[in-house]
Amino acid sequence: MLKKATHFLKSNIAFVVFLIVITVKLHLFAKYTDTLFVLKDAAYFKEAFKALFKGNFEVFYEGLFLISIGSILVLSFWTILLKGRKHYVTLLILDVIISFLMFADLVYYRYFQDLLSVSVLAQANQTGDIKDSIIDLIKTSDILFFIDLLLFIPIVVYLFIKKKTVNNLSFMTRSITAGAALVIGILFISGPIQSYIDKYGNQLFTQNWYNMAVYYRTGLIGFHALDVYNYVDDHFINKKVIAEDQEEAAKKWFKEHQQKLMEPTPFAGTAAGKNVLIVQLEAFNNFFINKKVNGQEITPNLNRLLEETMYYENFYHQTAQGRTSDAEFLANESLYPLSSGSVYVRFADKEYDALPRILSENGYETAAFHSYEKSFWNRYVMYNNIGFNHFYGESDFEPGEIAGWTLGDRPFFQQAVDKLVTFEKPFYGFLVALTSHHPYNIQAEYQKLNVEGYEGVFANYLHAVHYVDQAVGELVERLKKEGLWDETIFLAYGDHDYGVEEYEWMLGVAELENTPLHAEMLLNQIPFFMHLPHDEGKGIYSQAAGQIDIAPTILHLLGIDTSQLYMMGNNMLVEDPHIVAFRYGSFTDGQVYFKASPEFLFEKGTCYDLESMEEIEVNACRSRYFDAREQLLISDDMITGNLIKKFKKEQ
Ligand code: GP9
Ligand code: MN
Repeated sequence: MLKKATHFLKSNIAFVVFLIVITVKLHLFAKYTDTLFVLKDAAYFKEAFKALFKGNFEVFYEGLFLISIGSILVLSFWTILLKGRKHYVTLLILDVIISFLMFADLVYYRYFQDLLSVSVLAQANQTGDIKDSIIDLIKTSDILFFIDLLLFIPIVVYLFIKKKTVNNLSFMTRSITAGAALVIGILFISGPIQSYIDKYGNQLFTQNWYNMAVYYRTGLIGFHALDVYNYVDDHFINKKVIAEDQEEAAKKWFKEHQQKLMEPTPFAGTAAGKNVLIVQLEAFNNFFINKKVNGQEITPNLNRLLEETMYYENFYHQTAQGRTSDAEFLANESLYPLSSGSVYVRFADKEYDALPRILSENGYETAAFHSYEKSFWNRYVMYNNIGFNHFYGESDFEPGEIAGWTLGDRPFFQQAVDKLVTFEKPFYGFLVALTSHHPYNIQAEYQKLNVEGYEGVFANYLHAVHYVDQAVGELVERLKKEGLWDETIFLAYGDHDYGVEEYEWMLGVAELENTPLHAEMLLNQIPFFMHLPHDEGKGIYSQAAGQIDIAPTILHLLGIDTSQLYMMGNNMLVEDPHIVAFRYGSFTDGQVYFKASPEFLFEKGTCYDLESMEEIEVNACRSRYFDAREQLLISDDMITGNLIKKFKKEQ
C-alpha cells in the first residue's frame, strides 16, 4: 500500500512541483499588487487546519489562496493524462507562459493600475505609452518569477535527452487523478465565488466595471479566463450578426436624422472657436435646484447660475448599468448605453463619432479629468480610443481636501483649471466629478446644511450636493477670473439619479405632490446648465432633452458640420419636441411620459399626458414608443456591429 502510494506520488512529482511553484508565484504577484493571498495571523492557519477536517472552507475565502489553487488545477489537470516526456515538457511550457503573463501583467499594473485585458490588447496603440518607461517599471526582484526556470529547464532538457519518463501510471489511474484534480479545482473556485455572489450578487462578473475588482475575487488566472470568455462571447459567440436590412434601416434612419441636425437655429455657429468645458456631476438630480431645506438654499451657487445660463428644467439622464460611464458615453458619443454592462468595458475598441476626436480634429486640445483610478470603467482605454489628448487621473492631482471617496470636487475643479489654462486654445475639458457618490456621507467638516427633519442617506445626500454646489460656484468664479467665462461653452449636468427611493422627502423638497408620475420624473431628471459666451440665450427652457443631445448641440453652437456624423441625439436648440428614450423602454417627449412595464410589454406600460399629468389610454404613446425602441435597437447595432467604421468605409 505504502509502496503504491509512494509510487503514485513520485509519478506525479512534476505536477505537484508545478502546483507549488505557480502558487508561490501567484502569491508573489498578490504581494506586488497589494492583494490578500492568505491571512497573515496565526489563527488563519489554525482555522485553515480545522477547516480541512470539517470541510468548511469559509476561512480560505478571505484571500486568493484557495481560488488560485483551484484555477491552477482547472488550467492544468489535463497534463496528468499525458504520458512520457510530453507530461513534464507541457508543464514546463505552462510554467513559462504563466510566468511571462504574470510578469507582463505586473509591469502593466505598475503603469496603469490595471491588468492586461483583451480589450487593451485589441487596441494596438494603448500599450504604446508604456514603451518609454518600461525599463523603470521592471524591478530586479521580478527575476523571482523566472528563477525556477533556471533549474527546471536544464532538468527537463536532461530528462528529455535521456528519454526519461516520470509518470508511468496506468491510463486508468491517470484518468482518475486528472478527474479528481479537476473536481477539486472546480470546488476550490466555486466556493469563494458562490460565497461572494450570495453576499453581493453576480454583477461583478457579468458587468465588470473594474478589472482589479474582478481580480480581487477571482485571482489572476480566473481574471484572465473570465476576461477572455467575456470578450469571445461579445465578439464571436454572441456576436450580433447584423442583417442587411437592419443595416439599411440604420443607414436610412441616420440619413434623415443627419438632415434634421442641419436645421438652422439663431444659435448656429455663435460660439465658433470657443473652448468647451463640460462638468459632469456625480449622482446629481434636479429636484433640489432652487429649493430650500429649513430655510436654506441647497444649491445657492447653481441657483445663481439660473440667471446667466440656459437652464433646461426637463432634462433627463439616460444611463443604464454602466452608470457614470454610460453618462459619459451618452454625452460624448451621442449613442445609447447598452442594456447590460458598460460600452466602456465591453466595446472600447469600436469606432465612434466622439466629441473629443471631432474637436481635436478641429484644432482643439482635449482632456478628460477624473480624480480616481484611471482604470475604473476602463476609462483610460476608452478615452484613448475616442480621441482625448490627455487624461488626468487620481495620480495626476496634487493632494488636497478629501471629500467623499477621494480628492473633493472643490480642489479637483481648481486643479483641472490649473491645467486647462496652460493649454493651447481652444480646449475641450471634460471634468467627471465624484464627491457626491453614494452613500454620500462626506466628511463631517463639509456637512454645512441644517438638515433637521431628514435622516440617513437622504440627509447625507443634501450635504454632499451642497458641497458640490460650492465647488461649482468656485469653479465659475475662477473661470471668470481667468477671463474664460465668456470664451467658453460651459456645461454642468448630472450623470444619473441618486439611487435612493426616498420618494416622500424628494417630493417634499421639490414641493410636489406625491404621485407615481412625479416620483418617476424627478428621479430621472438631472439639472442641465449651459453657459454661452456673454450669457447668450440665458433663460429657462422647458422642452424635454437628455444627455444624448449634448454633443450634437455643442457641435451646432461651434458651427461644426454634423451632416456626416453618426450621433443619435438631437439639437436641443431646436424647439420642436423630440423623443428622449430611456434604456429600459420608458421615454418622454415633453408632451407624454411613458413608463414601461418591468416585462417590457408595451400594453402593460403606462402613458401619461404631461399637460394634465393624468394617465391616458396607452395607445396614445404607441407610435412614439416604437420610435424610441427603434432608436435603441439601431444604437445597439452601431455599437456591437461596429457599424460606424463600416459605414464610413463605404462612404
Ligand atoms: C468612479 C466613478 C463611479 O470612477 O465613476 O461612479 P458610478 O459609476 O459608481 O456612479
Ligand atoms: Mn456616477
